[in-house]
Amino acid sequence: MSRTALRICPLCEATCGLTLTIEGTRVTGARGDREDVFSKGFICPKGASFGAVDSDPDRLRTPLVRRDGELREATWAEAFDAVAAGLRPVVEEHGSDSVGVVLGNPNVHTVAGALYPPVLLAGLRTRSLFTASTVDQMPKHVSSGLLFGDANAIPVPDLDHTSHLLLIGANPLESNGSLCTAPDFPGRLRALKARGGHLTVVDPRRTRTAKLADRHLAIRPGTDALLLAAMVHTLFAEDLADLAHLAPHVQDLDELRVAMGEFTPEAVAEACDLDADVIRTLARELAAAPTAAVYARIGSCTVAHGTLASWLVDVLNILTGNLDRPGGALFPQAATDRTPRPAGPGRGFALGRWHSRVRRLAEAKGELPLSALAEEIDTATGEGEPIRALIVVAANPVLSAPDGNRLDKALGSLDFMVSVDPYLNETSRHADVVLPPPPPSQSPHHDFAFNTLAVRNQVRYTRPAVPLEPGRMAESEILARLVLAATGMHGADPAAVDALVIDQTLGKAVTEPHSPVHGRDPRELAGQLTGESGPERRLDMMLRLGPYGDGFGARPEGLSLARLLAHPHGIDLGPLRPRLPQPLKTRSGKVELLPAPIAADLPRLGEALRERPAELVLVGRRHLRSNNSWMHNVPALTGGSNRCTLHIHPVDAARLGVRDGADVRVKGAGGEVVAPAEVTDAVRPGVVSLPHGWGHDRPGTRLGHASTAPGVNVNQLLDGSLLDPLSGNAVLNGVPVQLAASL
Ligand SMILES: Nc1nc2c(c(=O)[nH]1)N[C@H]1C(S)=C(S)[C@@H](COP(=O)(O)OP(=O)(O)OC[C@H]3O[C@@H](n4cnc5c(=O)[nH]c(N)nc54)[C@H](O)[C@@H]3O)O[C@H]1N2
Ligand SMILES: Nc1nc2c(c(=O)[nH]1)N[C@H]1C(S)=C(S)[C@@H](COP(=O)(O)OP(=O)(O)OC[C@H]3O[C@@H](n4cnc5c(=O)[nH]c(N)nc54)[C@H](O)[C@@H]3O)O[C@H]1N2
Ligand code: SF4
Ligand SMILES: [Mo]
Repeated sequence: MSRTALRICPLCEATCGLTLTIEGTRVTGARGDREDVFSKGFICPKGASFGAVDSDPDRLRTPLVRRDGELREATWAEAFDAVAAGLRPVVEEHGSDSVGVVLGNPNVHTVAGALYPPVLLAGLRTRSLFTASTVDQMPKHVSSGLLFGDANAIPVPDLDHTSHLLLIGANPLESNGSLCTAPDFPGRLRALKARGGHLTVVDPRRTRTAKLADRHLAIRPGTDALLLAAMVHTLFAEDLADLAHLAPHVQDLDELRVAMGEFTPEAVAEACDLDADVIRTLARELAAAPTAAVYARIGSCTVAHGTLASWLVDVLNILTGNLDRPGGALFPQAATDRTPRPAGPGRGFALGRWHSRVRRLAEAKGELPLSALAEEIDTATGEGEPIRALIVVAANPVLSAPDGNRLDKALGSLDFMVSVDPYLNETSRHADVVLPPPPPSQSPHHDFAFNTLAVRNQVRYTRPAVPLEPGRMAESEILARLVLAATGMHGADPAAVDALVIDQTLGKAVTEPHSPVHGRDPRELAGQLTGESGPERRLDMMLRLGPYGDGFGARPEGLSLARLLAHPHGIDLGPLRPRLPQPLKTRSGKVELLPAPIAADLPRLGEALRERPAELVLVGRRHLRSNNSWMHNVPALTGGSNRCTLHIHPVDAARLGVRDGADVRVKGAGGEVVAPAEVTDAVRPGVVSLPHGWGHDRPGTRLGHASTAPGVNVNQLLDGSLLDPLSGNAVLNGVPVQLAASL
């Protein structure tokens, strides 16, 4: 007997609603939920393989605890005893900064990952926080922090209504979109073209997205900030800048004009390898389009001028009057956002409030660069204590961060490490305790993060499709118990963690004059919360306090968990709407167009005009059936064209004597790897491409399928020294490499 259940897909940022077929307790099929208010039936090959991802036999079923050097199966009680015994002495003897926390990408795809890491960090009070953000989108957080005063205020292109999209360093036809949650991104781009809209793609590779475009510009990697600066220059030079409705909310326009002075199209053309007239045309088109949006992702962030490029994207949207208007780029408003406070000056955004110990790298958004994790463990300096213990939640930095070999060694030298991870992989193999979360079918789902980045305001929640199998623990309970074990409260009831958050949140809300619960009794409000678990009660609280909430009765027609559960396919909250000036939290209360840290970084961009480009540089790529480092163990998602090969242009291949299919040795500052060449003119000359997340050949892992075709770790080519200085983001694209045909 089979049944069906709804489950939002956690496998990428598109958040598609799926209808799962379930036989017994096993997911045997997945199709798109046609009634889903947002995804309307869309599904991709990864979502269609939900069952295979969910039931991978290599997923761990019980905790592992290291005894006599070996990881052995253990009970949950033994595992948490070991966590408390491993972490507390380190905190007590060496201080909280000597305990590092590493948070990986899947935390933004789970309910537990949204709700508990903040409590862990607040309780542990460590400054040694590292996340996947500094190998990804930290430049965007920093530019938003500086421009808008809020690192999480990220404008999203109004895909469904724009008439002109300039898409830079993103390949949503394979990635399904990022910092722009849009189920069926490909269909939405086709719809843009069908309604007469225009699409330009800037990418050194002729990607599937580029093939769909009206114009593809194969820019030289790492030079987008120059291109964008020259577009800004053109808008000023040709008097095309028109802030329109934004004028009252923006400051520093004249200062910006002066700061852009040297970045003429002619000045940047050679560095970018683009025609100066084409650059002018891009700027003119953007200004002339009835509505337009500039949108940029990985290829513009994980580069040496990542923050400047991210900033210039929004500057262009502002100067063309496209920020905060339908068809342009808008700030979404999610159902679990905090109650919007009245517009007005805020606290602003500060960078570098503390620094890393070894290289003195600045913190950004409370985080240190993931590129510095290895040295913060393996290097003693005069100042402060090295990291001696590590809490890793849903992260595989041995593959995802620069110089995996060094990090691999550093992890082996820790006094104690705990990983919350379903796999024994390249990183978790070093843990003393591995705490495996249940598979997605046994977990609830709500997109706390991605609804704040979605092209349409909507809200959806799915309960676990299958009950927890015996011996399993919900990830929320795992993380709550981890919080207790790490903060000296080992053994307390994990429900206390949720109760504490609820008390604090409601206690604060009742004091805020703009809150719908101002002046009420927090205990009475807490008593009204519904839900079967701590996380559900917290979701209920956030929904009810939020911008669409019922305000605990103040707005009876508003949202609550009960209301959401009555709409299993979700509730549509309408298209993105203008919100300025409310989201601004700068000290001036305005959009600060030329923030001081940005102005101070511009001379470095000027120097890039005079740098000689490297002969050969490396860029990454994603395959539709991949997901960073952790899906190579699913046979249905590997093989075919999803292989770890080095793409190289025929001209370079001929020059360097590289034959299609033959092994080639790639050398970078951090080491070398050998991968088979795939000669293709889809990459521009002077550029080679390797995907990331491969290199599954280390001993002591349990990745049966992945280890049969391990691939190589592209990040071994990096030594971790190349960073975007403002954000601390690793430079992963546009990295100089050398090739030699391998013997
Ligand atoms: N060269 C290069 N390097 C890159 C990139 C690139 O483009 N080029 N991309 C970067 C980007 S954008 C990112 S986001 C990072 C990702 O870097 P990471 O976050 O370190 O890596 P992931 O491969 O996403 O792996 C996350 C871990 O989470 C585990 N996991 C999966 N599901 C769950 C779950 O439900 N709960 C828990 N607790 N764990 C789970 C997986 O087993 C895996 O160990 O990699 C970055 N690295
Ligand atoms: N199938 C699949 N989907 C995924 C993931 C995955 O691993 N596989 N990972 C998820 C994650 S964590 C993220 S962050 C998103 C990322 O989503 P996207 O940002 O769309 O990521 P990519 O597909 O890597 O596209 C980046 C593009 O930038 C180009 N590029 C490289 N260097 C430069 C440059 O200097 N300038 C310009 N203009 N372009 C450049 C590359 O050629 C590549 O085509 O994808 C998510 N979705
Ligand atoms: S596009 Fe992303 S969210 Fe949608 S089915 Fe595919 S992997 Fe899942
Ligand atoms: Mo990412």
